Amino acid sequence: MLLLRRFPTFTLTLFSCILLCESNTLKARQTVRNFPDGFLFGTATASYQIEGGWNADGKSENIWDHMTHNNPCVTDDCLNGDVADDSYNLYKRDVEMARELGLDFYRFSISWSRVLPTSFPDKMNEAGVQYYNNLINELLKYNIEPMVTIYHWDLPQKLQEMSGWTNPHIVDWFSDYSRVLFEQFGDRVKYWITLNEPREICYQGYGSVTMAPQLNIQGTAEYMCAKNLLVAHAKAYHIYDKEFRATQGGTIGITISASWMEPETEDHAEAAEVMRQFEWGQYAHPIFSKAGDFPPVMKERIAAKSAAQGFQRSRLPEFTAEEVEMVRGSSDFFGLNHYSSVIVFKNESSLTYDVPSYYDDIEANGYQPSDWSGAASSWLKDVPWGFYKLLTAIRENYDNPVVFITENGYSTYGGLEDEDRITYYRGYLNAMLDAMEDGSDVRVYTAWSLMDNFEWMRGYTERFGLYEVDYESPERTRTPRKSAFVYKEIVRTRALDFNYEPNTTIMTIDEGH
Ligand code: GBH
Repeated sequence: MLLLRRFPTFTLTLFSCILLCESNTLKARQTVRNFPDGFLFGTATASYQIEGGWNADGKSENIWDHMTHNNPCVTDDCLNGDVADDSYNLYKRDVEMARELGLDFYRFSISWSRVLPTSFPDKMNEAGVQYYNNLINELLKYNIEPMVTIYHWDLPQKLQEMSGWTNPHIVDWFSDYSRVLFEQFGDRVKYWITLNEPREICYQGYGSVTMAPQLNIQGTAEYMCAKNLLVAHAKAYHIYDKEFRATQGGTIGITISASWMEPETEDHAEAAEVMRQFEWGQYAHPIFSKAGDFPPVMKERIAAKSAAQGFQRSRLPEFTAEEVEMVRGSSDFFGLNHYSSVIVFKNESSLTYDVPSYYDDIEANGYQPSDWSGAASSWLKDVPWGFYKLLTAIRENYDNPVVFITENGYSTYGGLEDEDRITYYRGYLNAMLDAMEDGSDVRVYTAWSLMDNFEWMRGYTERFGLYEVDYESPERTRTPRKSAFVYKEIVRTRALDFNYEPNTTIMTIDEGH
């Protein structure tokens, strides 16, 4: 039994009828599982993905406005976030949906260029501040806690023209902006997330072309970004900690995206671990490990390769000793966005990579077997056991930090009958409960997303919403999917019931919300 517990859920299910069919101690077979007291449920969105109002009331241009306006078919459907879900006007409906679901909190992000159109604190845009005040007050009116992401990818364009996250001055730019938010909203906001997904910001935006600003400067820009971003995060954290925490009493941390990397065979175990250290250890190790700093394997690898490639110094910038100290421990919780897993194999052949590049530094590749069932998004397969393994690794690597699941979810091409999404949510929540029974300190779960929205390079082709959004209607009508009813029941009962069949005819608001 002890040994079996270490196996992922799917293995358990396979073995269960051979070994333990009658046993009701087997976690994976329980049909109703309870969440612990105090566990919090929410949903998430992000400013550029839902707000629209791209130039409303004094907002200035950000990198997603800029990229999509200058290169309209950069997205799959040639659409952009100019209007999106029009939440800039329809936020009351968004809060109503949060009430329908009975959420404890709602995670949303703030648009930097809406609040500070010059990028700097010299001019505050009153209308922008008013928008977020309205949203926050509307949530609090119904006892829904706002959870605010300070930065979810929509950098002011002017800062990008000054090199964005590769310019070390962004440490000041970002922490000045963060201070403005603490001052304006911190009396009511008790949950802060500094940055959403450093890996997507740095690797996809600077090392690749899959996110704005599409710099595609491989093997260098993504590492400069990573260093500056971590220091910027830490500076904002310490400003909150020293100047605001005592009076405002909130909690603040960072959100890191992590897939689970499973080795193809035992021979590839080391390659999988190297890839984990690059893909999310890069951001987690400096903050959550005892030693701090970038993972040793990254430092060694990149330094050795850089020397061999003729660089004067490592392509991975160094932290000063003070910076290591400043970054270490600078998060009250481990914010985790998790969606899926990959199988990893070692690949040392430099012929298959650009040199230098991030994946040449890693010397491994990942893939998803064709028999893994999946979502509309090509990269999103339904692999609940990977979530269990990831949570276990985080518990073991970083001394069991408090974990907030700040995103988890599933995409379709639309439609209200979303059985696959329901299966995904149940499987992942079940795997999360397995890890919690083993000791993982998960306190918060956030479904991505409250509603369909602008899915970055995929435009509106992939849908993550518990609510469907009708983009043909000027009202951007939002309609609950079957998964919304299932999630509502999980939140209401504080339990996961695999057999629950919702009555999807009418969505109501329960007492207290
Ligand atoms: C999150 O990112 C974002 O925070 C959110 O804004 C977004 O809407 C949501 O997920 C759904 O995508 O190299 O093609 O295999 C998720 C991060 C994005 C990480 C896809 C893995 C694989 C891209 N993930 N990525 S690919």
